[in-house]
Amino acid sequence: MSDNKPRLLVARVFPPHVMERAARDYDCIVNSEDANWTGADVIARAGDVDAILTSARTKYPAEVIRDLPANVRMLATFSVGYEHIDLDVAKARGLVVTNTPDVLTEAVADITILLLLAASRRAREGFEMVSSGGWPGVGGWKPTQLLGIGAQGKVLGILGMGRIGRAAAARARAMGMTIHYHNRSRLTPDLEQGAVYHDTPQSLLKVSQFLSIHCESTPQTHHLINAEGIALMPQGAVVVNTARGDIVNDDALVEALKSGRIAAAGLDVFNGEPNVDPRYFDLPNAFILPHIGSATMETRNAMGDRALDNLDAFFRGDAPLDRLA
Ligand code: 8YV
Repeated sequence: MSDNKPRLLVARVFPPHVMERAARDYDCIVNSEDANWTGADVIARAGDVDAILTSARTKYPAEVIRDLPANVRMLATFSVGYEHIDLDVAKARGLVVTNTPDVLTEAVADITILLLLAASRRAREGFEMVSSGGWPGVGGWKPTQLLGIGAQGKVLGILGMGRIGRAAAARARAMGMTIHYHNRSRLTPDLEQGAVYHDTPQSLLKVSQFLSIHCESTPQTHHLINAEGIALMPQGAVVVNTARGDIVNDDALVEALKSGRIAAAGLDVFNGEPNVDPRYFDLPNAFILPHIGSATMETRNAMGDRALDNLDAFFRGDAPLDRLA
């Protein structure tokens, strides 16, 4: 270890490739227990570091950023989402912040389709029927068993047509779905690829036989999918969320899943995760996963590389590619 390596607080245990690269190029203090550090835990360990490599599990609201020791000059988050960091306060303090866009687009789009199909084709009920040993008890195969909803020819509404929304749209088009979308601004025709633009989320909800959520978590999108929003959707629609849990109001979605107003939901993200609203556990039409949208070895390595590329650029004196603050 050379004395002139920058000092880096590695706030999670990242995949081996990422840890090895970090250890090669930085003088690392590692959260080797992979504990869920709070902001206070990070502050307590940051007295002697130049930068922090964090995940989205640790929150950096104004008070945490203000209390970070002055020696911390950069915060690189191993995530595309950055709602856990108060960027305005970071800017005011002169703390450089970066994220990891692009590299997880395809992995999250894949999980979107997995959830869309699992929800609409009743994968949870099917899995439970077979794995419980109960299939013979219901008479085995039947013409009317576990009939789901076909995706072909249906409208998929995409809420948030950024990189991931567009990658999900490309997959859904290949399945014969028609794409509609709402985004803060309309895309150019080459990015739209024939998708129908709606200038309000409400207008999109009205036509969405399937809805896939890909927008950021902001005060404007908080609980956007609530009782009023669901009431606008076609009867028996399917809802997929791979973005952030707080965009959905759980009371409204649970009620709609119970009544059949929403036929099924595929959810990878939750309000208050990892503490998931337990009402989803008993709903056979809720297909739920533990936030694994970007969880492939290739993608997590690429996220680590992207975060370390940003750190390297900063310490070389260059502009980091993914600078947010
Ligand atoms: C990550 C994510 O797994 O990148 C994001 O914003 O939501 C996930 O893909 C997680 O946030 C890692 O910090």
